[in-house]
Amino acid sequence: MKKIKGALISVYYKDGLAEIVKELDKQGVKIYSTGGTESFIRELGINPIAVEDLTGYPSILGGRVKTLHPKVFGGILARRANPQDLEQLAEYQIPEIDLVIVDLYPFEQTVASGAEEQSIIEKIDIGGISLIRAAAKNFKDTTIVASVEQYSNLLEILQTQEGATTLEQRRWFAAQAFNVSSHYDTAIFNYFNEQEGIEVFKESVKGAMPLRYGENPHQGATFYGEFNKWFTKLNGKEVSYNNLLDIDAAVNLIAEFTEKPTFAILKHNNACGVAERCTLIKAWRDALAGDPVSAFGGVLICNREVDAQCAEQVNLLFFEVIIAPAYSVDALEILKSKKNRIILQMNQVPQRRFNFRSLLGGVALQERDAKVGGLEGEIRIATEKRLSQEDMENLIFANKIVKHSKSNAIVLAKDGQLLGSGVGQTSRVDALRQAIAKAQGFGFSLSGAAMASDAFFPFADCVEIAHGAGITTVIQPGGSIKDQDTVDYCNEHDMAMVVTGLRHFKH
Ligand code: 93A
Repeated sequence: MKKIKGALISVYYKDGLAEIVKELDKQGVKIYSTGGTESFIRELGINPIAVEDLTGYPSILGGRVKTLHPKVFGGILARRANPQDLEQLAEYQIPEIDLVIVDLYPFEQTVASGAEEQSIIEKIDIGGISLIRAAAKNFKDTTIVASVEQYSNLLEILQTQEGATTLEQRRWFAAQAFNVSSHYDTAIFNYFNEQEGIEVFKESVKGAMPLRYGENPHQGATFYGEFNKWFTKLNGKEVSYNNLLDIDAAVNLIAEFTEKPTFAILKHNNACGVAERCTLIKAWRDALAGDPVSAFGGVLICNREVDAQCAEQVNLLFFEVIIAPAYSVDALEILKSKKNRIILQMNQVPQRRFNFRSLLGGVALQERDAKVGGLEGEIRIATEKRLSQEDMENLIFANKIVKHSKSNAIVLAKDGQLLGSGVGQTSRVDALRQAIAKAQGFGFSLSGAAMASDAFFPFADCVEIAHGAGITTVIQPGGSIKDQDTVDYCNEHDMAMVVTGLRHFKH
């Protein structure tokens, strides 16, 4: 038990404080307080010591610096069991402060009120948050009450323990205080993040490009953005709303593949063929082989200049849009043979830090999924089987594709080629069944193939089915309470599993 002798009170909202102050006064506690709080206490007929009188400094910079002073923080942070600390308190005439009560500037409420930026910034509490951290850090000697929610706890302790607190109680108060401070800082972080998002949103809606119609001919539509900054259109009809959706999905997907020549074919925003090879023409051939049926009428994208030889092969397919960083003169001539075909040269990857989506009459903002599981974050090989370099490459390749596939998604791949995928399914098992059926339907053997899942497996059923199809390696984020069942099954059936900790939902 430790008797409270000195208390510092600095609260924004004074509600609920009177009873505590009266109790402290009754117990003979010396009270220090800041401007507004001091006046409030004085009105109760109690005489607190103004912080200015303790520090010998007035509150300056319009209140920005009130309590930030060694005479305040020394009294809070001094380790009472440390003779040197106590000597220094005596030397500098610093009083011990063993209770701190703070109610921070109402940052969140000010943001919610729609106030101007400058008023919001002024509501970022500096002194108060420092008092909280200091007192909570020194919980061995100091009690911190950082929220009105704990006033009743404090009052009860003061009344029943004669103004003393136990170590256990002080530690509990410290935990509550760090909850307050972390919540407070998160709110500030979110505010800055959102501000940036709103700026990016304004930037994104620059320029309007009328579209012939929306998803269907009876829906009017316009694209707001800078299409012509990102792309140069070299041929073809007007870009449609649905084309834009596919183009967006295509550029995000291809951005993951930079090292080797890569071709991807997309339908309805999902990849139905992807291959990375030593030459672009080979990448085209193997991307098309992934699902030659779906490829019809698709959107094509690659990451290297298209030459004439490659263009001749590509030209054999009926497709809507092709996107490449460049085309040789001859290649362009070949591809231009169909006048409606949209040929785009991508000047820059059109990506920003935030994504926006219209919903419920508003706009939802989120940070772009800029990570790839297996490449970033904490990768863990959950199973016993050894993974070769090649296995790992297969898994990462598959995971890059699954990241850009609609959830629930399963991608099967091997040797830098997409073999089959199941996308947009309401159950993961269905996604896997679809992926297997597609791969096998186009003549692929899945023996030794890699399986990527955009989210965890709730049960071991997916790895069981995968094993039945010959799949030997798996990559998934993990996080299911039944992860161990899946791991156990893999270990019993000579399968390897990489857990990435990074979910890649795409809804
Ligand atoms: O502007 S501050 O960040 N600078 C300080 O040094 C400081 N010390 C306490 N804000 C500061 N406070 C905050 O003042 C407290 O967190 C509390 O919200 C408020 C109480 O001021 P008053 O007692 O004058 O009403």
